[in-house]
Amino acid sequence: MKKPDTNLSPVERIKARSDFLRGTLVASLADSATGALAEDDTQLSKFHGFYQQDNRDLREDRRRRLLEPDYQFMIRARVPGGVCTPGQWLKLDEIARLWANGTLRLTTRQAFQLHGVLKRDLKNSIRAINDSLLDTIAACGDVNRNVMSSAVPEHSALHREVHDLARAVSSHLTPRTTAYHEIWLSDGGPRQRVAGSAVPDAEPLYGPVYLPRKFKMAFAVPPRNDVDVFAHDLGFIAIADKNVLAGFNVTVGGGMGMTQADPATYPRLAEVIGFCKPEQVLAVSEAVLTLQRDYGDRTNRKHARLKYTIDDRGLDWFRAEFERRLGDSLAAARPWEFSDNGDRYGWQEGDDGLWHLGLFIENGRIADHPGAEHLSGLREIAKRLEGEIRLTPNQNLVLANVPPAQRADIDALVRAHGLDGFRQASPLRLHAMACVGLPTCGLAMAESERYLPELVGRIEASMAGHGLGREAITIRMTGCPNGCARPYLAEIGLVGKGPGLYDLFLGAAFDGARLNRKYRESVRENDVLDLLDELFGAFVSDRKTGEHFGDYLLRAGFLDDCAAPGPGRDVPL
Ligand code: SRM
Ligand code: SF4
Repeated sequence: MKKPDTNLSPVERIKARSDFLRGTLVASLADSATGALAEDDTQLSKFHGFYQQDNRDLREDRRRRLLEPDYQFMIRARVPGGVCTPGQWLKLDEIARLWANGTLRLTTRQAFQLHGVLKRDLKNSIRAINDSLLDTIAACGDVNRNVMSSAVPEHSALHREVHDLARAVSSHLTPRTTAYHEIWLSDGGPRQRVAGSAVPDAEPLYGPVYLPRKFKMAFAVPPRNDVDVFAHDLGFIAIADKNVLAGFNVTVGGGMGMTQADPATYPRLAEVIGFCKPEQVLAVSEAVLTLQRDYGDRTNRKHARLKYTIDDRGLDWFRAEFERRLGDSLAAARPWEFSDNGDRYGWQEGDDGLWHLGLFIENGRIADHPGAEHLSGLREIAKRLEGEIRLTPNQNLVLANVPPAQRADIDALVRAHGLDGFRQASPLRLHAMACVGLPTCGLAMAESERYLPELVGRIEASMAGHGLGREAITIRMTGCPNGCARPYLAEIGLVGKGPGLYDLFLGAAFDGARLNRKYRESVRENDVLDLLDELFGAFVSDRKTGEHFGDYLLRAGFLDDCAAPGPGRDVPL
C-alpha cells in the first residue's frame, strides 16, 4: 500500500477542503466588487469547466491606470467524441453572441470554448449549455477530460459503436458531486447543511480529492490517428474484423506537456500494453484511472501525470498493478496501421449511404469576418442540417450523416458563407494547428493562434519555390511548452519561448506515432524560414518516393544531434 504523502501540493489542500468542489464559489460569484473569483475558487472553477483569465492585450494599460485586470472567463463545454446535434450547435452559437466574445472556439480535444464571459454571465451561460444537454463539468480540472473519438464516420456502424463506447466511458467517469447542479442549475442557492438532514456527497471513483492531475482518453479508428492516441494517458485503438469491432489495443502513458528549462518534464508517447474486448473498456478505464488516482504524485503537479508514474515505477510494475485492479490480464496486442493524424476535407460517403462534409476552420476559431461569415453560415447550416455536427481533434468540423438529397443545399450555404476554404488552402495549411495562446491564455509566452496563419503563408511561399506546394506536412504551434496543440507530434513544431521566439522541433511521424526532436532553440521568424527553406531543398533532391518530410529528416541524419525527448520511448511498441 502506498504511504500517505506528507508534502501535498497546494491544489491538493484546496480540493480537500472544498467539500466536493464547492469551495466559496457561490460567494465568489455574488461578489460584485471584483470581476474575479477568490483565489482558491480559481482552482475549483476548473472542475466546473471554466477558467479565470484576463485580456492580456489590456494588462499593461490597466495596470498603469490602477485598474484591476480585465477579468473574464473561458468556459469549456464537453462534447464526448466531438458529436453534437444541430440544436446544440445553435445553443452554443447563441451563448457565444449573448455572453461571450461573439466567437466559438473548437478545441484540440473536440470540445467548445467560449472566451470573454464576464462573471455575472457565468451562471446563465453554464445553465444554457446544460439546457442543450451538453455540460461543462470535468471539461477541465483533475479528472477525466473530454473523451475523444475519431471524427469521420466513414465506416458508419464501426464508428457508431466506438463512439457509443466513448460516450459510455465519458459518463462512467464523470464526477458525481452534487455541487455542480447546486451552483449552476438550481435556483435554491447552496445546499442547506442542517445537521442530520444534509445529503452526503460522494465520489465513488474519485474520492474527495479527485485525481492528482488531469487525465485524458481517446479512441482511434485506424487507419486514422486523428485523435493522436499516443498523446493520451489512456488510449483505445479499434481493431475491426471486416468492419465489425473486435476490440481495442490499449495504450497508456502518453502526454505532451513539459515545462521550460525543467528536464524532469517531457512529452511522452503512450505504449501499447495489450488488447481488450469492447465489454472490458469500462473496467480497463476504471483500473487505469484509479491506479493513477492512488499512485500519481500529489506533491508536485509538474510530475503528476500518469506518464511519470509509469516512468518512475516501470511498465512491469504498472502492468502488474493494472491487472490486479482489472482482475484479469489483457490479450496480446493485434496489428494495426495508421496513415496520418490529420483530418479529411470535402465530401465522403459513409458505408451506409450517408455523406460527411469535412470543413476547414483555421485554428478552430469560428467568427464572422467580411467574406467569411463562418459563425452565421454555420448557424444557417445548423438550422437546416438533417445530420449531426462533429468537432474534430484537429479543430475542424464535419457535417456528418447528411442525406444525399441535402448535399446541394449544404454546398450552397457553405459557398455563400466562405466555408469552402478547404478547396483553395494548401495541404500545409490544412495540416496546421495552433493553440489559443494570446491574449486569453495566462500561460502563453508567444503568439500562436493569431500568428500561425501568417507564418504558414510565408512557409507556403518557400515550399512553392521548391515545387512542394502540394506536399502535406504537419505543422503545429503553441505559445508555450504545455503542448495544447500537440506540437511534439508535428513534422514541424513551433513552441513559444518569449515574444517572437520559438523552439523549432522537427521530425515527428506523419501518422503521429513518433515524437519530433528539438532542432533549434529560441529562433525568430527569419531563422525559421531560412532553416526550413534549406531543409525543403534537401528534401526535394534526396527524398525517396512518397517519403514524408519528418521521416526524411530523421533518415537523412539532420536530427542525429538532437536528443529524443525525455526518458520515455519515442517509437511505440
Ligand atoms: Fe491545454 C493549460 C487550452 C488541449 C496541455 N490549456 C491550458 C489552459 C487552460 C491555460 C491555463 O491553464 O491557464 C489553456 C486555455 C487557453 C485559452 O485561453 O483558451 C489551454 N488546451 C487548450 C486548448 C483550448 C487548446 C486549443 O487551442 O484547442 C485545448 C482544450 C482541450 C479540451 O477541449 O479539453 C487544450 N492542453 C491540450 C492538450 C492536447 C490534448 O489534450 O490532446 C494538451 C497536451 C496533452 C497533455 O495533456 O499532455 C494540453 N494545457 C496543457 C497543459 C500541460 C499539462 C501537462 O501535463 O503538463 C496545461 C498547463 C497545466 O495543466 O497546468 C494546459
Ligand atoms: Fe496556453 Fe501554452 Fe496551452 Fe498554448 S500551449 S493554450 S500558450 S497553455
